[in-house]
Amino acid sequence: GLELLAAVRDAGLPALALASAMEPALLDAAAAAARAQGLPLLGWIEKPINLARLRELLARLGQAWAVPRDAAAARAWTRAELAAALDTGQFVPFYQPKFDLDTRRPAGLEVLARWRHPELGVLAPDHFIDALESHDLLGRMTLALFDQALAGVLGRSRWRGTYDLALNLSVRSLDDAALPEQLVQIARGHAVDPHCITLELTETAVARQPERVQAAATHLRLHGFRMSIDDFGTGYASLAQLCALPFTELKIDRSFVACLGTTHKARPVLEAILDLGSRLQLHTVAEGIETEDDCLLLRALGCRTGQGYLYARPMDAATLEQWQAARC
Ligand code: G
Ligand code: G
Ligand code: MN
Repeated sequence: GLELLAAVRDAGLPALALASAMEPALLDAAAAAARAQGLPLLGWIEKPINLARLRELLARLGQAWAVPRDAAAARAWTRAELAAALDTGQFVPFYQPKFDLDTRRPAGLEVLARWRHPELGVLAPDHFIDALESHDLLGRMTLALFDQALAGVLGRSRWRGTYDLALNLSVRSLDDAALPEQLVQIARGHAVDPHCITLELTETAVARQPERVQAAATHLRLHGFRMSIDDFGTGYASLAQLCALPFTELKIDRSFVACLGTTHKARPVLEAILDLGSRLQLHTVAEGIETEDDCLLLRALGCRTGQGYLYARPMDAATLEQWQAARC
């Protein structure tokens, strides 16, 4: 089996589909294993081959699939390089809208960090977040982004009050006991009510250090900020943690949405998460929506808010401005 996989991979085929008479759950597992081997697998199809299903698979040919991140591409930045980039304002906010699945109107903006590197161009967070964190500079970058986002986007009167703004926070930056207060001060400086601001913490980190999150998250909630568990479903936060931590939102990891059309168990898992969210009175947001089908299905399953390339990609402030103007 593995030799065959290697041969297929080396042949550089653009895409593959698996055809078999095995049971669906087993085919899902086989497909996941093949993808983990780096194969560009469109999905599987049962035998005898069903024409509608084949069309569905072929339609997916044009879609981009998740390419594993190239860890080697991340350069080992020195503290001096990172500090200089901070001093010269090279870290800038990009914005990705969230939208109401019903009305398709914007429901918020997530701030995503980008490094406008003078030689390398615009770098994504996987190139610099870990480095900033290990040099204890992530808190500074977070505050700089927050300040720019409030000044640049919410500062314009026509955005004010219409948008919820979401900011990603690393759990480790909560070690700095001053950070919550600094966030409060920045919001106050821009006369923005913290109720309009959601802070996203990734589930993996929340699950690992619940006590660290508890104090800071409570402090932030008391000041009015809303709190979201990002990438929910991948980090194994226990149900006990969900009860104990003052979160207001579950942001469902995009891997569940990505396999909605292809994996049998994705739908019941999504239904269970949405049900849990509604019972805990947590707002639920589905991320990574790339197709109209997924959008309609999520809405039918009771999800209200979404985010993904189907609606809008992360954009810089100028592009966001044009995007908004084109929609009115
Ligand atoms: O931006 P991209 O679209 O590539 O985001 C990749 C990851 O980086 C996401 O998981 C997001 O949570 C994280 N990320 C983006 N911006 C920030 C940030 O300002 N701070 C932290 N801690 N993580 C961020
Ligand atoms: O972990 P966090 O939710 O903060 O991650 C946001 C990341 O997801 C960013 O890297 C962003 O570019 C990416 N992203 C946003 N929408 C989509 C989408 O529809 N598909 C995929 N594959 N990635 C998306
Ligand atoms: Mn996020």
